[in-house]
Amino acid sequence: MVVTSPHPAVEIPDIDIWEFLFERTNREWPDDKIIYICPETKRHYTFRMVRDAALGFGMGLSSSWNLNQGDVMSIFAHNSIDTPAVIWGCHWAGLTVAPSSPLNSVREYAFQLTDSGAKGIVTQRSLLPTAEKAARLAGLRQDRIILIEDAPDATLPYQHFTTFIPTNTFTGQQSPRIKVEPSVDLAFLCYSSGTTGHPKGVMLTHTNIIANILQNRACDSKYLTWHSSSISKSESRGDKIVGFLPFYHIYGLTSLVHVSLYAGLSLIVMPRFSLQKFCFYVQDYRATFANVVPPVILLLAKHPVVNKYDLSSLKMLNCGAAPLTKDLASALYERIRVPVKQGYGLTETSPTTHLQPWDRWDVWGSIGYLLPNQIAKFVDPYERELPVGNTGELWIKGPNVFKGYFKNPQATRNSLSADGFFKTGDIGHVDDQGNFYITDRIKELIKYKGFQVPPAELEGLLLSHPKVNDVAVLGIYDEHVASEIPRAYILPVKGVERNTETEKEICDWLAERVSSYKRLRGGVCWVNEIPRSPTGKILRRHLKDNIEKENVD
Ligand code: 4UW
Repeated sequence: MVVTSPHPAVEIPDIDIWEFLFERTNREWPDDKIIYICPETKRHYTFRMVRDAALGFGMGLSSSWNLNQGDVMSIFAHNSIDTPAVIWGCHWAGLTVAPSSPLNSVREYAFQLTDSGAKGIVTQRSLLPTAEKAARLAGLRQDRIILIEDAPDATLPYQHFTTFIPTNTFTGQQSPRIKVEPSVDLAFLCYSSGTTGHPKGVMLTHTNIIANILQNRACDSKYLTWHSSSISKSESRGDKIVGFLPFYHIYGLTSLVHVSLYAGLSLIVMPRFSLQKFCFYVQDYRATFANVVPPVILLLAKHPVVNKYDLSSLKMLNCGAAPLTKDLASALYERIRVPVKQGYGLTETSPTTHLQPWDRWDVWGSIGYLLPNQIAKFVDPYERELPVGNTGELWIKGPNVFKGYFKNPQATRNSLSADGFFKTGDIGHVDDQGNFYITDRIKELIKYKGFQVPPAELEGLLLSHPKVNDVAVLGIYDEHVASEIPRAYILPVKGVERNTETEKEICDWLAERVSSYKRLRGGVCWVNEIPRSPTGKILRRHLKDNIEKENVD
């Protein structure tokens, strides 16, 4: 049976992201409301500064590069307060933005550049060694690299994004914005492995993102506001969020970058996570909210350094991207008296499909209610709809569901049903109060601290190692980090010693080729056989069950 959202439907306007964010008539806060703050350099962007920088960059880019509507611009950067202006400048110019992890290896990044057909790269100085090599591999000219942050540096052969901004942006004639069709044209191409195989470009339209901003706000707008909130413990005006989730991942891209500007919230932008800095910024800025992942809850619940800081300004945490256990959530509450509610979503759903309402955070283990304008159902392994309450695969339909995988009609067909439901690859159920639960995953994906680790990608690489005959990579839950960690089950080539030396050799070899979060933190287990179906597909469930059985025996 189909489950509907308990939230009233929201109206999703048929406009593009630029118009939605910058030309709205019902914006309540002033132009000089501070939105993005860099706590390290103390630089900030007000709403007006973001709009002006984006407009200037978009105009400059349009007039100096020969680009067409729909061309792809890659952003390869650690979180920066310059990124939002770059993103929306690209949108102004009618471009699609492909955000990429700064942790990518040259091989991984070159793949994304080639696959997306990117026409340019926006990056940071520290990432130039990777960006330059990947650009060369992808056949992208070096003069197509643009730098953000630092200051423009004439000794470098690259333009700085501010040098694109015409000096007469606001006094001279403004060229017309490149118009797009909101429900058809792509705002973002985000890479995700989906339910199986290698990373694929997830095509997200302007409407997808706008829908998800409004869906998120339907749950949060009463509690997170541009002025002081009714239940705020903070003295200062307006809610402040400490944001460390990567902007290249859809959770950070929508929930931090877009929602902050849309809702007039101030976002303290951390380039990367550090527990001590996170606690310090919460205390220093009297932050009221943060989006986190389960390993961060573990640190906040257990790490001694937390005692040194006053985190009492926090009203709530929102946790997702991987399962959060009840024990962990309650341990956190016992220690710092800050509630944590869960959210759930996927790159393919822009991303948030579920959030726990603020007054239902104590429904432990639930991912909350279905957000508005969506319907959901659970299906059995034969894709037959199940009665409400039964456990099965979660399918979702709504305006936030992606258009498909870029240049991959087969993967698109496999992930969307004929009547438009997206097959999440997650197992769960809904109770009679409308609380959803995710209890298992049938897709191949491993989540390390919320980062995607596609087993097929690691297996493909490992199979090219001369000592590996066959291999399967599985995610093993490690309670010390409150996360799955990738472990390789390897059938070695005949005659190869099954010892720690070979294990280290293989782990190090892989580590040189992949992002740091994809390393085999769970090590190697030697096996005599990798169970495969007659078509050659790894029987992961079978392997997992055998391992669990061995552990019990
Ligand atoms: N419990 C169990 C969860 C959960 C989960 C995700 O990398 P992707 O494609 O996307 C994400 C998005 C996370 C997210 C988005 C919006 C939001 O509000 C929020 O709340 C905190 C989280 O991670 O991976 C998607 C896969 O990640 C797993 C699940 O397997 C899903 O298919 N996942 N959230 N709360 N598992």
